[in-house]
Amino acid sequence: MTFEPETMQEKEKITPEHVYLNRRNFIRAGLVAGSTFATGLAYRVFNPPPPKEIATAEIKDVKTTVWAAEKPNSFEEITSYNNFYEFSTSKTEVARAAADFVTRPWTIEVGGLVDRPRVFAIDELLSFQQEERVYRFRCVEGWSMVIPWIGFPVRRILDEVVPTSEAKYVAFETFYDGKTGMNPDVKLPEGRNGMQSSLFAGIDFPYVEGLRLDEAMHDLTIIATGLYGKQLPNQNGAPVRLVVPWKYGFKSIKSVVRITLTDREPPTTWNIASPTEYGFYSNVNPNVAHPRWSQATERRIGEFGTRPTLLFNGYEDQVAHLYDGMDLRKKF
Ligand SMILES: Nc1nc2c(c(=O)[nH]1)N[C@H]1C(S)=C(S)[C@@H](COP(=O)(O)O)O[C@H]1N2
Ligand SMILES: [Mo]
Repeated sequence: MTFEPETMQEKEKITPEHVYLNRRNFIRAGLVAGSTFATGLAYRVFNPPPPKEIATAEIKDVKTTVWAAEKPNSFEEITSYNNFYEFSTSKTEVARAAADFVTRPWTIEVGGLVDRPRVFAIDELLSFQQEERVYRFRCVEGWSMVIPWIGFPVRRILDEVVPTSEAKYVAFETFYDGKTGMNPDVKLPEGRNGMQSSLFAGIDFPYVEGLRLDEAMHDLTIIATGLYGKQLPNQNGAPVRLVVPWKYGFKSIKSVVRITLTDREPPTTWNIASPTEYGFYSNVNPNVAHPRWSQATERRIGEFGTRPTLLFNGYEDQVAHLYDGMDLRKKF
């Protein structure tokens, strides 16, 4: 299994049928289809109110920072078109395949080159001051969205464990268990047993990713705990995932259980799978083509046609200094 460019993928338009795949919206979808009063409801389902309104309804004292001028994608779009190979390699199947993924209890173990290694329980991470960050999100395949994440800077965790002076990189690892989901006591129903094998997905599990320490410490780099003011749906990487908005989407590793500070560049899943196509840095860059397709434009989910891809996904002013003096074609 490899990534395919958008143009080669079967065009999967986000239509009302896709709401069907999201079990929680099944009844609402039925109402929309069946009701003569549907117009207003359909409008709200597919064009939810601005993120701030929703966020304040469910998460108190959340500060919103909008890092994208464009309209956010709808909750349905964000939660029904996903890449999460542990569950399915079909973007429209992930939500259904991940529906029974058990994400409690959950811990993140943080160690390696740190003074104070420790384990964070999910409740502690959720008790950190949460913020809303509206970011562009660009997949290497050529599609993009605008997503109102909820979360906190990764720096918040790193400050707590205190990296040593040798620490130069941060490695992240996704939970993986092809049989049981998180809790070994929970027996999942046949055919709904969560994660699939590496052999089936075509990439190694557990999924691993990495950043340079200064990239991880950057304020735009967050651990997301939710989106649209609600805790993360399984298909988006529940209960906690990385979001690095200036890098291709595959760097934003989902369902993180381990963070390790290291002195050398850590292995990363897509680089292992295809080193000539996916580098360690993977900064969004319209001027560096993928060996099999151009990265100059992208298709925003929900729009027709394409828009130009922006250098560093539009976050050049914030992050370009991290790569001063670096050849972005060699360090792709
Ligand atoms: N563990 C894990 N993390 C992952 C992936 C994956 O398959 N497994 N896919 C990546 C890719 S290619 C993308 S584009 C984003 C998709 O995130 P989304 O489904 O929330 O939009 O997750 C990234 N993180
Ligand atoms: Mo992606």
